[in-house]
Amino acid sequence: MNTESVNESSDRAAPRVPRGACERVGGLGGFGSPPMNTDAHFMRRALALAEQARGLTSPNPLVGAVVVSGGEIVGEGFHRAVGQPHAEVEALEVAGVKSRGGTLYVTLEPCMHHGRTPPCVPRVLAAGIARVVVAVSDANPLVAGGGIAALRAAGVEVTEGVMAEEARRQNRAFLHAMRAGRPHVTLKGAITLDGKIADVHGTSRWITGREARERAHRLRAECDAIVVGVETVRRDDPELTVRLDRPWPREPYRVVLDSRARMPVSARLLRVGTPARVLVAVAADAPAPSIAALEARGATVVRCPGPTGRIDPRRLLDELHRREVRAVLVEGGAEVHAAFLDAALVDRVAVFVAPALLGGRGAPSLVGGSGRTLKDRVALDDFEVTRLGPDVLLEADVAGSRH
Ligand code: AOF
Ligand code: ZN
Repeated sequence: MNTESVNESSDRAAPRVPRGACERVGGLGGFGSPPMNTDAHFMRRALALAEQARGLTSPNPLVGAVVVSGGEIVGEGFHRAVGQPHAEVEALEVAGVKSRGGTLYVTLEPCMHHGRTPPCVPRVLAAGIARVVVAVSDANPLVAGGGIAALRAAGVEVTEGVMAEEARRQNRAFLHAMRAGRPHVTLKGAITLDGKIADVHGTSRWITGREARERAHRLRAECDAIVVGVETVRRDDPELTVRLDRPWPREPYRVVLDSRARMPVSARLLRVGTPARVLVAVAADAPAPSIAALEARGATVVRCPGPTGRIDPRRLLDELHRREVRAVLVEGGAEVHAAFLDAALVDRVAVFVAPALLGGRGAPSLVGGSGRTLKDRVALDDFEVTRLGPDVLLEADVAGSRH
C-alpha cells in the first residue's frame, strides 16, 4: 500500500513508540533490577509481538510476552486468537527451563481466572520466573489487579507501567470496553475538503481513492461490528464486508439501525457473509410482518427502542456488549453519526478527507442532527494524520473519552 506516514503513530505494523527513545541493552549493572530503559526495550518487543495479531484476538486483547534470562531473550509469544494460549504461556513454552530465575515481560497483567484457558499466574510461578514486568493492568473485572497481587504474594518482583501509554493505545477498544461496560465506538466517514459525505444527488461512490478505501477495509477488519443507518442501506445497498487482498478469518457483525424495519429483504447485505451476523436494530413500532420477513432471510432482529420511537444507541451498544463486541465502527450516514454523538457514545473518529470540493446546501456533511453551538462542540484530542495516496486519514479521540 502506498502510504506515507506523516505521524509515526500511523504506522500500524509496529506499536507507536517515541522516536529517539534512548535504550541500552546488555551491560546490566548486575545488581537489582536492570535499568528502566532496558525494560522499555524488551517491552517494546513484546508490544510488537502482540501487534501481529491485530484484528484477530477479539473479544480478547492483544498481548505479547518475552522471557529474558542473563540479558538475552530466551522465549517469545503472543496471543493469536480467542481460545488459544495466552501470550505468557507461549513465551514460557519456548523458554522451557531457561525461564528459571528469569524476567517475564508482558504487555498486559497476567490473568488469575479460569476462562477459555487456564490462569497464567500459576504457570508463571511454576516456571520459576523471578521478576515480571507489566505494561498495563487488565481492566477485565475478572482479572483487575488480581494477577499482579497474586504474583507479589508469591514473592515475585513485579514492575508495572513500562510503556504503559503505548500498551493502552494498543488495546484501546478492549480496555475501554472492560472499563466502561460497553464497546468502544469509532465514527468513520469519508468527506471532501468542504465536509460533504455525498453530492446533492446523494452519490458518494467514491469520494476517496483506492488506498483510503483499502485502509477503510482494514478498519473494518479490526472491529467487531459495523453500524449503518437504514437510509444508507436503501441508498447505497452496501455489503459491509471486509474486503482485503487476502481472505480475512473474522466477520464483524453488520448492524443496521432500522427503527421501523424498512430494510429491503433484497438488500445485498443479506446475501453475502453470514446472514445471522446481520443485526437489524428496531424500535417499538416496527411492524411484525416486516420483522418476520427479515428474520426469514436469516437476519437477527434486536429491539432497542428509544424514547421518541427511534433506536436508543445505548441499548444497541448494551446488546453488542452482551455479544462480546469490543470495537464498533459507525459508518454513517450523517443522522446516525449525530445520534451517537448526541448520546455521548463516540470515543474516536476516523475521517478520510479527499482533495475535492462539492458544495451544495442540500449535500449532507459528516454529522447531521440539529448541530451544536461552538461552546458545546465535540472536542477532539491527539490528532493523527496519515497520507493515503491523494487522500488523508485523520484520527482522533473524543476529548474526555479515555481508552
Ligand atoms: C493474559 N494474556 O495473552 C490474554 C489475556 O478466556 P481466556 O482464558 O482466554 O481469558 C480471556 C481474558 O484473559 C481476557 O478477557 C483478558 O482479560 C485476559 N487475556 N491475559 O494475561 C493473554 N489474552
Ligand atoms: Zn492469561
